[in-house]
This record gives sequence, C-alpha cells and structure tokens, in this order.
Amino acid sequence: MRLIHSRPFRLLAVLCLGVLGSPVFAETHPGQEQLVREVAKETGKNPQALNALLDGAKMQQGILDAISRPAEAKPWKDYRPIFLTSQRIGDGIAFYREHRALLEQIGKQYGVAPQYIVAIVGVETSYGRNTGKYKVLDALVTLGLYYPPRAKFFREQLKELLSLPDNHLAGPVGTLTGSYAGAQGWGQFMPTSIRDFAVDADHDGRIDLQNSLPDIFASVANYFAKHGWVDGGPVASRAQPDAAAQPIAVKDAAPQWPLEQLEAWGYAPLQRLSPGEPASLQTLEGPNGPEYWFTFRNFYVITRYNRSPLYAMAVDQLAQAIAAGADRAGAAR
Ligand SMILES: [Ca+2]
Repeated sequence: MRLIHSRPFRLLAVLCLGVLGSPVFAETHPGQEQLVREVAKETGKNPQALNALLDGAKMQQGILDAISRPAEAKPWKDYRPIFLTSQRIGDGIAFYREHRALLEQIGKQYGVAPQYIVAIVGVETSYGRNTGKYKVLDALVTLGLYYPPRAKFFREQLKELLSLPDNHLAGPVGTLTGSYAGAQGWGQFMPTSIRDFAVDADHDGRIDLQNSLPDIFASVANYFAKHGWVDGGPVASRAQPDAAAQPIAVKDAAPQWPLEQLEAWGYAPLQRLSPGEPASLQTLEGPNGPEYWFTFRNFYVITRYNRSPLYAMAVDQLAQAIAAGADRAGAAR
C-alpha cells in the first residue's frame, strides 16, 4: 500500500504526523526510512538521494505473482530437455569458439575450466540474450519490503544494491534491469554476490556484468573459485547399483563419503575414479527409470550458484557438450 504519492504530500504528511506523534517520517514504502538510515550510516551515502531513488521505485504486483507461483518440481527427464537443447549446445560451442582466448586466459587464472563459465551464462541467460526485463530496484523493493515470506533475504539484497559503489553496477541503480528476483547481468548475480565475488577484469574501473565479457567471465569463475572449485576435479559420474544396493538418504549435494564407501554400499562407478574421492549420491528420475550419479566437490560448488541438484547436473552436462563440440570444431579448422 502506498500512503503518500508525491513529495508535496510527503512533506505535508511529515508535518501532520509530526504533530500527531509517530511516525515522524512518511514513507513511500513500508520500512523505507529505517532502510535509508541504515544505508546512509554504513556507507555515508546521502539520505535524500537514497529516498529519492526509493520514492521512484514501484511495488510491482507481477513480481509478487512471479515469486508466489509454486515452482514446478520437474523430474530430471523433463528438466534436462529444457536446458540441453541442440540450440543451447550449438550456441555454446559457437560462443566458446568466438571467445576462446579470453575464456582460456580467465579459466587458467581462476582454475575453472572455461566450458563451465560458458555453461553458466548459457543456462542463466542464453549467453546474455535474456538478462531480464524487470527493474532491479522495483524487484528488490517489492520483495524486500512487500513480501514477508522472503523479506529477510530480499531486504538484505535491496540494502546491498543501495550500498554498492556506483562503479560496481552496469549503470545508475534506477536504470538496471534483471530477473524478477533482482538478479543482474549475464551470470544473474544478486547484489551480495556482486559485493563478494564480482571482478573488474578489464580494469576499466567499473564492474559491469551486463556489457563487459572479461568482467562477466571472471566474476563467474571467481564465484566458483571462492566456493572451493577444484581445478580438473570430477563433477558427476554415473553409478551402477547392484541388486543389493540400498537407497542412500542424502541431505544436500555436499560430499559426505569417500567413493569407496558408496561402492561398498553397492554402487559401482562406470569410469575410473580415485577411491578416496569425497562423494555423494544423487538419484534422478531419468527417461528410462532411475539414474544414479556420484557427485563430487565441484558439483556441490555449482549448487552454491543455484541450490537445485538438477541445475548443477544440467550445467555439468551442458559444459561437457560444449567442450566436446568446441574441440571438434577446433580440430576441423
Ligand atoms: Ca570492468
């Protein structure tokens, strides 16, 4: 609900409410004054400028509708075809070839194989084609101040958006666009991820995750590296259960056992792997029945980008398809 619609009314309301008692300040959005006070105190930014910015933001019902829509829990057999399309693989191969030198340089610097950087921007935004049409400020105001179920998380993101130095964003805060959840750029970074992981790799003094490929690639690679990516380490590998294999309860994708323990429980690797490799097990509903997968440290790192194990599996398989195709394309030249 917006009580006050314009600045003259705002001033009037401040005066009236001041006379009547609290609240002393009239707000365009609930909790705005407190938020502005915190950001101004912590960053030294001008409270009037922050208020002006927030006064211009709109609560969007469409954003509340989008986040409230129950997420379809698709099984792997229906999830995989959405991301592993021939178009997305083909575009990824072409993209890798076009930017190979830069990708390999950044991949080497951060210890992350380039095909995983390409796969992330492929899954997130179809290689930068769909970075989102919502105003980031509207999205985070709406979810941070008007959506109690996730207010804690999104208020923190809104606060960070307002706190980030101007040169950490692709443009003025009020002009930025992104997903309905306020994620920005080719890699769909939330403001706290920009703060913690984004990189100015082309050294132009600005972190631009919308227009600078060096910044985009290095930020994704740095995100992986900072979450513990093991250069050259395994991601996921098929497992074959024997007749006596028992179902294994897995809390999340964090590796919990050495591979040989899972083998002892009846799951055989289909490729040669180190018996001591820390692993977990995912059971997915494939097109021909259950699929069993050993997953490793790097798989878990991908789930730090998006919690879904299906997401991590799709990224891994897209990355492998892109790498194989880029090598073939490279050999054919
Ligand atoms: Ca830059």
